[in-house]
Amino acid sequence: MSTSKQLLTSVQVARFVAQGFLRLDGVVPQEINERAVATLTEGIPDVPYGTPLGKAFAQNTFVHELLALPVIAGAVESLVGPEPTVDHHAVHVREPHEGQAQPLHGDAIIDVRPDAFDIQLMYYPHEVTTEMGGTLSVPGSHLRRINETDVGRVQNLRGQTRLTCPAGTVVLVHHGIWHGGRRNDTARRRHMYKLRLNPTVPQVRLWDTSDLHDPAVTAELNTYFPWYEQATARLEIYNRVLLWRALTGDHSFDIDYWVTRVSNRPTLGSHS
Ligand SMILES: O=C(O)CCC(=O)C(=O)O
Repeated sequence: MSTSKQLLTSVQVARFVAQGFLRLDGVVPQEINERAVATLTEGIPDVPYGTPLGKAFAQNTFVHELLALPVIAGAVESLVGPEPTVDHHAVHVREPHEGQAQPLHGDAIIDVRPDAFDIQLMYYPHEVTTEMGGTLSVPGSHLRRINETDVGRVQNLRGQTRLTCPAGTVVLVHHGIWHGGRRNDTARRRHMYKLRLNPTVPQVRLWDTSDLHDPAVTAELNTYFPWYEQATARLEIYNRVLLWRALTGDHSFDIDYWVTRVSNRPTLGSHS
Protein backbone atom coordinates (compact mmCIF):
# COMPACT_ATOMS: atom_id res chain seq x y z
CA MET A 1 0.00 0.00 0.00
CA SER A 2 1.29 3.47 -0.87
CA THR A 3 2.18 5.53 2.18
CA SER A 4 2.18 8.91 0.45
CA LYS A 5 -0.86 11.15 0.54
CA GLN A 6 -3.25 10.59 -2.33
CA LEU A 7 -4.23 14.11 -3.33
CA LEU A 8 -7.54 14.62 -5.14
CA THR A 9 -7.69 15.54 -8.80
CA SER A 10 -9.28 18.75 -10.11
CA VAL A 11 -12.22 16.72 -11.41
CA GLN A 12 -12.81 15.28 -7.93
CA VAL A 13 -12.58 18.70 -6.28
CA ALA A 14 -14.95 20.16 -8.89
CA ARG A 15 -17.37 17.32 -8.09
CA PHE A 16 -17.09 18.22 -4.39
CA VAL A 17 -17.82 21.87 -5.22
CA ALA A 18 -20.90 20.80 -7.20
CA GLN A 19 -22.23 18.03 -4.97
CA GLY A 20 -20.98 19.07 -1.54
CA PHE A 21 -19.50 15.70 -0.63
CA LEU A 22 -16.88 13.12 -1.50
CA ARG A 23 -17.61 9.49 -0.72
CA LEU A 24 -14.81 6.96 -0.08
CA ASP A 25 -16.33 3.52 0.29
CA GLY A 26 -14.73 0.86 2.48
CA VAL A 27 -11.34 2.57 2.62
CA VAL A 28 -10.64 1.95 6.32
CA PRO A 29 -9.12 -1.42 7.29
CA GLN A 30 -11.24 -3.70 9.44
CA GLU A 31 -8.80 -3.58 12.36
CA ILE A 32 -9.32 0.19 12.70
CA ASN A 33 -13.09 -0.24 12.25
CA GLU A 34 -13.28 -2.70 15.12
CA ARG A 35 -11.31 -0.46 17.47
CA ALA A 36 -13.44 2.49 16.42
CA VAL A 37 -16.71 0.74 17.28
CA ALA A 38 -15.33 -0.16 20.73
CA THR A 39 -14.15 3.42 21.35
CA LEU A 40 -17.35 5.04 20.09
CA THR A 41 -19.38 2.76 22.33
CA GLU A 42 -17.38 3.92 25.36
CA GLY A 43 -17.44 7.60 24.33
CA ILE A 44 -14.69 9.97 23.24
CA PRO A 45 -13.03 12.85 25.12
CA ASP A 46 -13.73 16.42 24.00
CA VAL A 47 -11.13 18.22 21.93
CA PRO A 48 -10.94 21.99 22.62
CA TYR A 49 -12.04 24.16 19.68
CA GLY A 50 -9.10 25.18 17.52
CA THR A 51 -6.71 22.39 18.50
CA PRO A 52 -4.23 21.71 15.67
CA LEU A 53 -5.17 18.38 14.11
CA GLY A 54 -1.62 17.09 14.52
CA LYS A 55 -1.89 17.53 18.31
CA ALA A 56 -5.50 16.51 18.85
CA PHE A 57 -5.30 12.72 18.77
CA ALA A 58 -2.68 10.44 20.33
CA GLN A 59 -0.88 8.05 18.00
CA ASN A 60 -2.58 4.96 19.39
CA THR A 61 -6.12 6.27 18.78
CA PHE A 62 -8.34 5.15 15.91
CA VAL A 63 -8.80 8.77 14.81
CA HIS A 64 -5.06 9.25 14.40
CA GLU A 65 -4.78 6.08 12.32
CA LEU A 66 -7.85 6.94 10.27
CA LEU A 67 -6.46 10.34 9.36
CA ALA A 68 -3.05 8.87 8.55
CA LEU A 69 -4.48 6.62 5.81
CA PRO A 70 -3.04 8.03 2.55
CA VAL A 71 -6.46 8.21 0.89
CA ILE A 72 -7.96 10.17 3.81
CA ALA A 73 -4.88 12.32 4.44
CA GLY A 74 -4.76 13.26 0.75
CA ALA A 75 -8.44 14.09 0.49
CA VAL A 76 -8.40 16.19 3.67
CA GLU A 77 -5.29 18.10 2.58
CA SER A 78 -6.76 18.68 -0.89
CA LEU A 79 -9.82 20.37 0.63
CA VAL A 80 -8.63 22.19 3.77
CA GLY A 81 -4.86 22.12 3.39
CA PRO A 82 -2.10 20.99 5.72
CA GLU A 83 -2.50 21.36 9.48
CA PRO A 84 -6.19 22.19 9.81
CA THR A 85 -7.60 22.72 13.28
CA VAL A 86 -10.28 20.66 14.97
CA ASP A 87 -13.57 22.50 15.29
CA HIS A 88 -15.30 19.70 17.19
CA HIS A 89 -15.94 15.98 16.97
CA ALA A 90 -18.88 13.84 18.04
CA VAL A 91 -20.30 10.34 18.07
CA HIS A 92 -23.66 10.12 16.30
CA VAL A 93 -25.77 7.12 17.21
CA ARG A 94 -29.09 6.04 15.74
CA GLU A 95 -30.56 3.88 18.45
CA PRO A 96 -32.24 0.51 17.69
CA HIS A 97 -35.94 0.90 16.85
CA GLU A 98 -35.69 4.56 17.86
CA GLY A 99 -38.94 5.29 16.04
CA GLN A 100 -37.98 8.64 14.54
CA ALA A 101 -35.64 10.32 12.13
CA GLN A 102 -33.67 13.49 12.64
CA PRO A 103 -34.99 16.52 10.76
CA LEU A 104 -33.04 17.78 7.80
CA HIS A 105 -30.55 20.44 8.91
CA GLY A 106 -27.28 22.18 8.25
CA ASP A 107 -24.70 22.07 11.04
CA ALA A 108 -24.35 25.78 11.61
CA ILE A 109 -26.03 29.12 11.33
CA ILE A 110 -26.00 30.71 7.92
CA ASP A 111 -22.36 30.84 6.93
CA VAL A 112 -21.66 33.52 4.37
CA ARG A 113 -18.00 32.83 3.65
CA PRO A 114 -17.75 32.88 -0.17
CA ASP A 115 -14.14 31.73 -0.39
CA ALA A 116 -13.60 29.27 2.46
CA PHE A 117 -15.33 26.25 3.90
CA ASP A 118 -14.93 23.66 6.62
CA ILE A 119 -15.18 19.96 5.99
CA GLN A 120 -16.89 17.37 8.10
CA LEU A 121 -15.51 13.88 8.01
CA MET A 122 -18.23 11.29 8.57
CA TYR A 123 -16.87 7.82 9.33
CA TYR A 124 -19.03 4.68 9.39
CA PRO A 125 -17.01 1.90 11.06
CA HIS A 126 -19.56 -0.82 10.39
CA GLU A 127 -21.81 -1.67 7.48
CA VAL A 128 -24.91 0.54 7.18
CA THR A 129 -27.90 -1.13 5.54
CA THR A 130 -31.09 0.56 4.30
CA GLU A 131 -32.90 -0.21 7.55
CA MET A 132 -30.15 1.10 9.83
CA GLY A 133 -30.71 4.84 9.62
CA GLY A 134 -27.90 5.91 7.31
CA THR A 135 -27.36 9.63 6.96
CA LEU A 136 -29.73 11.28 4.51
CA SER A 137 -28.14 14.09 2.54
CA VAL A 138 -29.13 16.33 -0.32
CA PRO A 139 -26.54 16.54 -3.11
CA GLY A 140 -25.94 20.10 -4.27
CA SER A 141 -27.54 21.73 -1.21
CA HIS A 142 -24.38 23.07 0.49
CA LEU A 143 -24.30 26.48 -1.19
CA ARG A 144 -28.01 27.13 -0.59
CA ARG A 145 -27.71 29.02 2.69
CA ILE A 146 -29.99 27.80 5.46
CA ASN A 147 -30.16 28.30 9.19
CA GLU A 148 -29.64 25.01 11.06
CA THR A 149 -32.96 23.11 11.38
CA ASP A 150 -35.11 25.76 9.71
CA VAL A 151 -35.11 23.46 6.70
CA GLY A 152 -36.43 20.60 8.88
CA ARG A 153 -39.97 20.99 7.61
CA VAL A 154 -38.78 19.68 4.26
CA GLN A 155 -39.46 15.96 4.33
CA ASN A 156 -38.14 14.63 1.05
CA LEU A 157 -36.43 16.07 -1.98
CA ARG A 158 -35.94 14.43 -5.34
CA GLY A 159 -32.39 13.18 -5.63
CA GLN A 160 -31.74 12.99 -1.88
CA THR A 161 -29.56 10.07 -0.86
CA ARG A 162 -29.88 7.85 2.14
CA LEU A 163 -26.47 6.38 2.86
CA THR A 164 -25.93 2.64 2.75
CA CYS A 165 -22.31 1.58 2.77
CA PRO A 166 -19.76 -1.08 3.63
CA ALA A 167 -17.79 -0.92 6.89
CA GLY A 168 -14.95 1.57 6.80
CA THR A 169 -16.64 4.19 4.64
CA VAL A 170 -15.76 7.87 4.97
CA VAL A 171 -17.79 10.72 3.51
CA LEU A 172 -16.23 14.19 3.48
CA VAL A 173 -18.90 16.87 3.33
CA HIS A 174 -18.90 20.64 2.87
CA HIS A 175 -20.12 22.22 6.12
CA GLY A 176 -23.26 23.54 4.42
CA ILE A 177 -24.69 20.19 3.26
CA TRP A 178 -28.32 19.53 4.25
CA HIS A 179 -28.43 16.23 6.10
CA GLY A 180 -30.01 14.23 8.92
CA GLY A 181 -29.77 10.80 10.55
CA ARG A 182 -32.58 8.50 9.45
CA ARG A 183 -34.73 6.18 11.52
CA ASN A 184 -33.03 2.97 12.59
CA ASP A 185 -35.48 0.09 12.19
CA THR A 186 -33.04 -2.62 13.24
CA ALA A 187 -32.07 -4.07 16.61
CA ARG A 188 -28.50 -2.84 16.20
CA ARG A 189 -27.02 0.56 17.13
CA ARG A 190 -25.78 2.57 14.20
CA HIS A 191 -22.60 4.57 14.87
CA MET A 192 -21.09 7.41 12.94
CA TYR A 193 -18.07 9.47 13.98
CA LYS A 194 -18.00 13.08 12.81
CA LEU A 195 -15.01 15.42 12.84
CA ARG A 196 -15.22 19.03 11.68
CA LEU A 197 -12.00 20.61 10.44
CA ASN A 198 -11.23 24.30 9.88
CA PRO A 199 -8.62 25.35 7.30
CA THR A 200 -5.64 27.40 8.47
CA VAL A 201 -4.36 28.31 5.00
CA PRO A 202 -6.09 29.87 1.97
CA GLN A 203 -7.85 27.01 0.18
CA VAL A 204 -6.18 27.70 -3.14
CA ARG A 205 -4.97 24.87 -5.44
CA LEU A 206 -4.31 22.46 -2.58
CA TRP A 207 -4.94 19.37 -4.72
CA ASP A 208 -3.19 17.76 -7.71
CA THR A 209 -3.97 20.38 -10.36
CA SER A 210 -2.43 18.54 -13.32
CA ASP A 211 -5.93 18.09 -14.81
CA LEU A 212 -7.11 21.66 -14.04
CA HIS A 213 -8.09 22.37 -17.64
CA ASP A 214 -9.81 19.04 -18.31
CA PRO A 215 -13.28 19.78 -19.78
CA ALA A 216 -14.65 17.33 -17.21
CA VAL A 217 -14.03 20.01 -14.54
CA THR A 218 -16.56 22.38 -16.11
CA ALA A 219 -18.95 19.49 -16.72
CA GLU A 220 -18.86 18.63 -13.01
CA LEU A 221 -19.42 22.26 -11.98
CA ASN A 222 -22.38 22.46 -14.35
CA THR A 223 -24.27 19.51 -12.80
CA TYR A 224 -27.97 20.04 -12.02
CA PHE A 225 -29.81 18.09 -9.34
CA PRO A 226 -33.43 16.95 -9.62
CA TRP A 227 -34.69 19.01 -6.67
CA TYR A 228 -33.51 22.35 -8.08
CA GLU A 229 -36.04 24.87 -9.30
CA GLN A 230 -35.68 25.76 -12.96
CA ALA A 231 -34.43 29.31 -12.37
CA THR A 232 -32.87 29.13 -8.92
CA ALA A 233 -30.71 26.27 -10.15
CA ARG A 234 -28.72 28.86 -12.03
CA LEU A 235 -27.81 30.52 -8.73
CA GLU A 236 -26.30 27.24 -7.58
CA ILE A 237 -24.07 27.19 -10.67
CA TYR A 238 -23.28 30.87 -10.10
CA ASN A 239 -22.22 30.18 -6.50
CA ARG A 240 -20.09 27.25 -7.62
CA VAL A 241 -18.29 29.49 -10.12
CA LEU A 242 -17.53 31.94 -7.30
CA LEU A 243 -16.16 29.12 -5.18
CA TRP A 244 -14.17 27.64 -8.06
CA ARG A 245 -12.65 31.06 -8.76
CA ALA A 246 -11.62 31.30 -5.10
CA LEU A 247 -10.20 27.76 -5.03
CA THR A 248 -8.18 28.15 -8.24
CA GLY A 249 -7.31 31.87 -8.08
CA ASP A 250 -8.61 32.08 -11.66
CA HIS A 251 -10.97 35.05 -11.61
CA SER A 252 -11.79 34.70 -15.28
CA PHE A 253 -13.35 31.24 -14.90
CA ASP A 254 -17.04 31.20 -15.77
CA ILE A 255 -19.92 29.08 -17.01
CA ASP A 256 -22.28 30.65 -19.55
CA TYR A 257 -20.97 34.15 -18.72
CA TRP A 258 -23.09 34.37 -15.55
CA VAL A 259 -20.55 35.70 -13.07
CA THR A 260 -18.79 37.86 -15.67
CA ARG A 261 -22.08 39.55 -16.57
CA VAL A 262 -23.09 40.21 -12.98
CA SER A 263 -19.70 41.55 -11.97
CA ASN A 264 -19.47 43.98 -14.89
CA ARG A 265 -19.32 47.50 -13.40
CA PRO A 266 -17.78 49.94 -15.87
CA THR A 267 -16.52 53.09 -14.21
CA LEU A 268 -16.52 56.61 -15.56
CA GLY A 269 -13.53 57.13 -17.79
CA SER A 270 -12.86 53.46 -18.37
CA HIS A 271 -12.69 54.11 -22.13
CA SER A 272 -10.54 57.24 -21.99
O1 LIG B 1 -26.50 10.44 12.58
C1 LIG B 1 -26.46 10.84 11.41
O2 LIG B 1 -26.54 10.10 10.45
C2 LIG B 1 -26.28 12.31 11.14
C3 LIG B 1 -26.17 13.12 12.40
C4 LIG B 1 -25.59 14.45 12.16
O3 LIG B 1 -24.79 14.63 11.27
C5 LIG B 1 -25.95 15.58 12.99
O4 LIG B 1 -26.65 15.43 13.99
O5 LIG B 1 -25.53 16.72 12.68
